[in-house]
Amino acid sequence: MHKCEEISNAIIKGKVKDVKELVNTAMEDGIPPRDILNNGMLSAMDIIGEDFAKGLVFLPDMMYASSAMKAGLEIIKPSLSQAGVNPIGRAVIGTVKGDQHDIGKNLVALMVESAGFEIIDLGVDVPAERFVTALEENPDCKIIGASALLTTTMDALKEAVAAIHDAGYKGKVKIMVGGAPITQEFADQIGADAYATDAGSAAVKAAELIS
Ligand code: B12
Repeated sequence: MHKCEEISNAIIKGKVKDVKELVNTAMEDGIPPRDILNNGMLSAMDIIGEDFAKGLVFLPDMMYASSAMKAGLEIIKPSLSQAGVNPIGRAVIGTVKGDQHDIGKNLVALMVESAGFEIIDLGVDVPAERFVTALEENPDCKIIGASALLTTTMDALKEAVAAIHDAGYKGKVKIMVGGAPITQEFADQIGADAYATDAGSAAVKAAELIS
């Protein structure tokens, strides 16, 4: 069995220790960290997500899988990130109110950091007003990234964008949105400045937004 497939299977089963060992060996074997991420880790999240939707696995299974995924990510993180010493700007990022999903948001933070930004991570379940206070606390912030993974929290994303605009930051700070249920159309509809499908393109977009 290919190493990435083994990693994927271990994540699906929520086997933290096995994932750590397999990821370390894969790195030693010279498998590029991006392949480990895309072919081992992210595919595992897709599979467990589909199984959950079909009722084949339950919430605790998704929780174990996400812990295993996070353990593996910690190992490849330093190789994915090439954060510079002189940031090109500051970016605030968070997952919107009512939403606990942070794996994708963390990956976006990592990649945007690699693109040269200093990241202020507000975590998960972030109320709209908290995005605004973060901007007040960081007047030099150039970008806000907001993540929503549930169809039920898409409204919270809309509220966050509206709150930032209402507080007078429209045009002054670029708002980038993303997450599995988000589309370019939805991003346009709620007045966000940018949308990206994945962490890599989010980093490219972030750099473009301030150029
Ligand atoms: C892991 C997981 C969980 C974990 C989260 C742990 C954690 N710390 O994140 C736990 C177990 C807690 C969980 C809980 C729930 N989950 Co869940 N979960 C998942 C799962 C399997 C993987 C998510 C993930 O991490 N994917 C991997 C990352 C890397 O991908 P990503 O998040 O999409 O991020 C990428 C892009 O979207 C984008 N992106 C993300 N954020 C941003 C932000 C910006 C600014 C930009 C530009 C881009 C961007 O870039 C990222 C990197 O490339 C998904 C299934 C799936 N395939 O997505 C279900 C899924 C999202 N969950 C789902 C559900 C229903 C739930 C629960 C409601 C279940 C329940 N009955 O309680 C709860 C909700 C809890 C809450 N209030 O948030 C559904 C959502 C259905 C829907 N359409 O609304 C899914 C799709 C599963 C399914 N098929 O049914 N979940």
